[in-house]
Amino acid sequence: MLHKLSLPKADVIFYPNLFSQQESNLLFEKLYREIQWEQGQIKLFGKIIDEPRQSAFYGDNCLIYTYSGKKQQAKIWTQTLLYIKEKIEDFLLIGFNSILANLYRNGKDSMGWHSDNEKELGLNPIIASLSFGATRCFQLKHIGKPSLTHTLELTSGSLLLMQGTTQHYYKHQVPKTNKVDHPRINLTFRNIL
Ligand SMILES: O=C(O)CCC(=O)C(=O)O
Repeated sequence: MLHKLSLPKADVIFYPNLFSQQESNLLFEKLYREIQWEQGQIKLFGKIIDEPRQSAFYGDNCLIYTYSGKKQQAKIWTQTLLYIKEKIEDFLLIGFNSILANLYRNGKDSMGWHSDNEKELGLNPIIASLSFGATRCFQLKHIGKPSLTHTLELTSGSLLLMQGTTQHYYKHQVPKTNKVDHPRINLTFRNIL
C-alpha cells in the first residue's frame, strides 16, 4: 500500500509498512546498538548548544557531507545498514551512496524546519526516509505559502520518499511533543554527488 500526498509542486510518497512490526523492532535494537551516535552542536543566538537529537553519517568510501554547518566524513557501513540499504534499493530501484541517521531519544528531541537542499545533493534530490521505533509527526510546509501544510505520522517500519522539486518548494520538520517518551531512529538515504 502507498499514499501519494497531493501537495502542489511536491512529489512525496508514503509507504506505511515497508518492514513488518517484528522486523522493525529487531532492526531498531540493532541500529540503536551499532550506530556510532554523535552529539552535534549548533550556535544559537551566539551560544553553542547541543542539537536536540543525536546523529551519524554513513556512506561509501571517502564521502564528505556538510550538514548542520559541519563537514562530516562518512563512517564505514555496518552490516545492518547494508542490509536495509539493499532492501530499499531493490524496492525503489534507486541506488544510494549514504545515509544520515538520526536518533530522537524521546519527544523532547526534534528537527527544525529545513529543506534538504545542500549543493552536494544535486538539483532534485531523492530522499528515502525510514523510521523505526516511536511514531513521530512529520510536517511539510510550502515555502511561499506557509498556510499550505501537511502532517504525517511516521510509524515504525514506514518509508517516506521525497523527490522531484519537493525540496525547492517545501520545508519539513519533526516537532517536539510531550506525548512520546520512547526513542525513534530515522535513516535518510541520500546520494551525495
Ligand atoms: O526524522 C525525520 O523523519 C526527518 C529527518 C530529516 O529531516 C533530515 O534528516 O533531514
